[in-house]
Amino acid sequence: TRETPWWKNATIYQIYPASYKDSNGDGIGDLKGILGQLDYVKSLGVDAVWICPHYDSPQYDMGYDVANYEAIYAPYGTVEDAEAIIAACHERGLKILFDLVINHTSHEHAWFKESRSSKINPKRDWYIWRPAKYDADGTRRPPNNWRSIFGGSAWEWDEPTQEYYLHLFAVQQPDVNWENAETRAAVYESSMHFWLRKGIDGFRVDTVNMYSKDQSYRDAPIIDPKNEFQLDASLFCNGPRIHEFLREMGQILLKYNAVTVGELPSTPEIADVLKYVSAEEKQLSMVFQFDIVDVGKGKDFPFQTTPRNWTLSDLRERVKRTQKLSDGSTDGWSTTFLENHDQARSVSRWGSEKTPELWALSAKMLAMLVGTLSGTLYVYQGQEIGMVNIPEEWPISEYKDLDSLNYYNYVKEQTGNHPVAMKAVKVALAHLARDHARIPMQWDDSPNAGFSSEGAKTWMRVHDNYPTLNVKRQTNDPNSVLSFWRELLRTRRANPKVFAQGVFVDTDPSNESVFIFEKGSLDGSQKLVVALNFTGEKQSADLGKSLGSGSRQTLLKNYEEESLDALQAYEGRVYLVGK
Ligand code: TEU
Ligand code: CA
Repeated sequence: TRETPWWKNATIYQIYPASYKDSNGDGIGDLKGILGQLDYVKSLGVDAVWICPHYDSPQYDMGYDVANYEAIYAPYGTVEDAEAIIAACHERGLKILFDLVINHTSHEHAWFKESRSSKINPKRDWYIWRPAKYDADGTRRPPNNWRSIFGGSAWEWDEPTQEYYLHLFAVQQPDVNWENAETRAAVYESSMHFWLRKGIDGFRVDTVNMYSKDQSYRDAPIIDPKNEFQLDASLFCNGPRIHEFLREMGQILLKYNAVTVGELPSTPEIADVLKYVSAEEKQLSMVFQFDIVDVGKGKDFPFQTTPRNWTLSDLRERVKRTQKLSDGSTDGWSTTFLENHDQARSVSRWGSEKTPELWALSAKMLAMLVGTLSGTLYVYQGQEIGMVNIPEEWPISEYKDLDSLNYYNYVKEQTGNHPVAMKAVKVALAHLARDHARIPMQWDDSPNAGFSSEGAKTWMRVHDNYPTLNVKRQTNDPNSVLSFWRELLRTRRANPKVFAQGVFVDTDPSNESVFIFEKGSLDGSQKLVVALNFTGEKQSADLGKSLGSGSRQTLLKNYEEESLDALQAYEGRVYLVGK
């Protein structure tokens, strides 16, 4: 039998550079800031960090629009600072992953500037250019009806050369033409080899299933008749050559023994996920499946989303489905996570902010959910202290994400700024916008939450609750959310056979209030019994059945008292049961 690779039992901590720690008072987080917090990161008990894009970028999409893979965005620092972080992580026994954003580049990347400069430029074919279509009356139309993920047509007309280019995301994020082998080689060299040679341990791979497009570029079916453009992810996700491309990338990764976690949206079938993460295939180490974090979102995120628009059965189904990838039934592997920089805060979505008590209880209960599931565990900055969404009262001017603002402006245009519609958009954004994850990290109760210096104008507003919700305060409190996370990570590390690994069994499938499940070790010697109350009221529950009469130990809990036939509001318990 092969040895378990380090990353399977690992916990990986995600850092968003703009909002972690500002070292020079300009209101923007930076690499020196991160460097200064690595002892804190280590103290959490994590094994690795993943740093979101810190490359040179005009920042239309917070660095997911890279202008130069081999340079650092100046406000974040320099290549030397990045090298210092790599070294400092390794000194502390932490691995380090960078973000790899190569489905598209920035429109300011030198490659794109060349590509758009003329139809005969040698790099013309490095991006996806198509001629216009014309109606009988001569009206110019894009090559097809695809809608971009950030709204509007997925095609942008380029006046100088009279063609459209494809952008699945923002206009400023032109898609790279992966069909061109020369382009792929240049991408690998600049974005991967450059940093792997500097010693990073791997990549989080952005939108990993979108590189290969069906070359027919046929129209998407009309699912939203009110909209001129249609979003059908199946037309650009998991395309015909994707696994060929990833095998090619996989060869590079093997050479450096690098780990990868790929972002895998719109891939509901387990068999399709497995093609990416099967060890045999040597493509990716693991993936982010979005089933769980998408619960309660409208099909057309963030359209038609209201708070609490989800049921426990729905959440449970999604947990069950995704656990299949890491339960030993295949040679694949996946991840467990509830938050990242694209998601609203988990406590605000599935827990409670009604009282400080319910807030802490539900943050710990959710930690017990994500922290007991199989797969590599990812924790997003601030999740370990239970940070919550932007307050509902904050005006739209506090939102900075282009996805949020595009959506807001779209509804404004469509409805002529109708107050009812605008209120609904605001509610949806206050619930699910990506902005919630991007406000500054709350370190202490000093002005600007210790994120930046006093008097600095931070790039996003600091949450009003920082005087009471911050790292410093929780560090000194053995009952805090932060202390709970540390204990959870210690416990997970000590019991890999039933935490990071093991077989998930849903033992109470129709319960709409309490989520009870088991995690059995593959050798059958042990199991976890996990019971989580997702409501703010006491609920009856039959734990005796799962616990049996053998030996048992309570590993984690968020209340002192333990009743076997009831759970208090947002109560959670994790038992280890010997068989
Ligand atoms: O996200 C890709 C993605 O498919 C989505 O999660 C997307 O962010 C969401 O649906 C938009 O509402 C990745 C990055 O994580 C994200 O921050 C970038 O904006 C995006 O790629 C483009 O690079
Ligand atoms: Ca700074």
